[in-house]
Amino acid sequence: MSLKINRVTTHPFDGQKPGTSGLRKRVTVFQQPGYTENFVQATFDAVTLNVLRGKKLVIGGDGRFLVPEVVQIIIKMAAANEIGRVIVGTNGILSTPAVSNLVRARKAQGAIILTASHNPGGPEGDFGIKYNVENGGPAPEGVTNLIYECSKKIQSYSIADIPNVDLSKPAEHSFGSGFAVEVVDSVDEYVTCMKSLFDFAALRAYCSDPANKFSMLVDCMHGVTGPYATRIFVNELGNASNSVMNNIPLPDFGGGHPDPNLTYAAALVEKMKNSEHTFGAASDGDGDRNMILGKKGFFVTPSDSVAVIAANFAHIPYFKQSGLKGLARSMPTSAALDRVAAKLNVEFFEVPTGWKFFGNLMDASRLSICGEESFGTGSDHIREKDGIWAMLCWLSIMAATNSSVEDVLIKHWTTFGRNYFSRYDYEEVDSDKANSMVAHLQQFVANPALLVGKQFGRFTVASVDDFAYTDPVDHSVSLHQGIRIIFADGSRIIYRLSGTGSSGATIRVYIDSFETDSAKLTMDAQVALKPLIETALELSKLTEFTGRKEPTVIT
Ligand code: VG1
Ligand code: CO
Repeated sequence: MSLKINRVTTHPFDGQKPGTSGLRKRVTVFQQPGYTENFVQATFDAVTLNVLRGKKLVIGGDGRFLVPEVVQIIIKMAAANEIGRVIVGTNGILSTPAVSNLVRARKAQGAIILTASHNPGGPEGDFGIKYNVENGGPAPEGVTNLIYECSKKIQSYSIADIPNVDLSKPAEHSFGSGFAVEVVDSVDEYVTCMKSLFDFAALRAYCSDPANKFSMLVDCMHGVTGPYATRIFVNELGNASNSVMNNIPLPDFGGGHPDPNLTYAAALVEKMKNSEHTFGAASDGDGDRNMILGKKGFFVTPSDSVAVIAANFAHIPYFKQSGLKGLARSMPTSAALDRVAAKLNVEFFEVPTGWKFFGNLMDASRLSICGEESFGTGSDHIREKDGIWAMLCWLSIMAATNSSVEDVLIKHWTTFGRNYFSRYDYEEVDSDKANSMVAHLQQFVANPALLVGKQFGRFTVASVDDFAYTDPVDHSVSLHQGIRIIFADGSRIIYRLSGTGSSGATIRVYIDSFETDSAKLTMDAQVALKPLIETALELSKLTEFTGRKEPTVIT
């Protein structure tokens, strides 16, 4: 029996260009008739014929508003576009790392992830659609550019006339002769993966031994991580049931901003300050980001976190067995990881912002552990960053060395020196104003002599450029990835515009400064970086161009 397929006439919508991580817009934009269908069809047009026909596609969302409706639309469009099998999480829910893992575990040819990650949800919030390829990672720019081209030419989309599928429990549903929907438990396969990487018995023993005085608190921020964190940290590792907070995924994330940083996860920080918990962590809406805290809210920057995990790789069974192939970070991430790579004598890569740039290196067996300053940490076990994985790494290091978070970090700084790092975000700036500021900075790129050799306090400008990256594996080139002012001592100021915002422009200013003086290793980062931050604002004339005196978020 063949399915009844409807071909619906449509017209292109402007602006369906995927950004740093998929297409992100306001929910109301996706609710326009045909908008979502167009983008899904453009995605299938870009990849179906040679890749997905008759094959497997994973679909999962972070539980935000609109996910249930869009999952049903994609299932019907997948059927119409001759995809053989859709694998979908219960109620359409899968964390981003769980999707990446399912693609690999089930040898699927692609995935569609419904998330706007750390952006707020609910009817007034954001929605997003992202396509991942068969290695389980975000589609590379070649594919996302093709999706955009298809979205500009689209004239119709195809959708099968089948009823909504019951996603409330794991089951197999067949339609016609060649299409099936397999509903799988959202958490099971991911737990199996984590058990293959970490020593759960040792972690359970560490967490439950009263002599360690260990207690943890994980803030799931009402994002997708709740069921994963509960299963792993409570059920598997035996921590108290109140070790996880805000662990029920909500369509609007409880009205919050599910971004694990000191500003938006302030509730966790407060609870840590007022309790004796020895380990704190938070993750974002779709579960790929993480924040790590020690006792009394002691903050670990993501740039330090990835460096610590890399330096301690031998305490993590997966790396102990497979060895460390290489390390990588996104360009704005602090250079703490560079020093670990040098010491361990492994290959090191600096890539543009966005997880998609790590995939080729992992596929080529040249990269094991990588991270971004934006609270993303991960490894080649999958092809997305992975919040819970990062927490399990820290637990493994604490258990193996019997040390607190603070001790681990201070030992790291003492060994390697410390990179002070901070990022200033100016959200929803008028796009024209942001662009004028970038144009102003581009003058220095075009004519570095304007700055090179100039002295700003103790910093002397060594070079100015606009970061460009040539992928060492497929040799594709990505231009304009951020303006860098690099100083003689390796300190850096970086400016870039966000590619994940849904309205206006977000300016990001990144400051990275290296310190080896053992007397200055435990300063407050804002105090340590003050002169460089002032230089960054002065050189960019940020306040003059944008009218903004203060950043929206400091991390
Ligand atoms: C931001 C971060 C980047 C991260 C991306 C997706 O991008 O800076 O490091 O990979 O978000 O993260 P941008 O272009 O806004 O700076 V997530 O958790 O949204 O998948
Ligand atoms: Co995310």
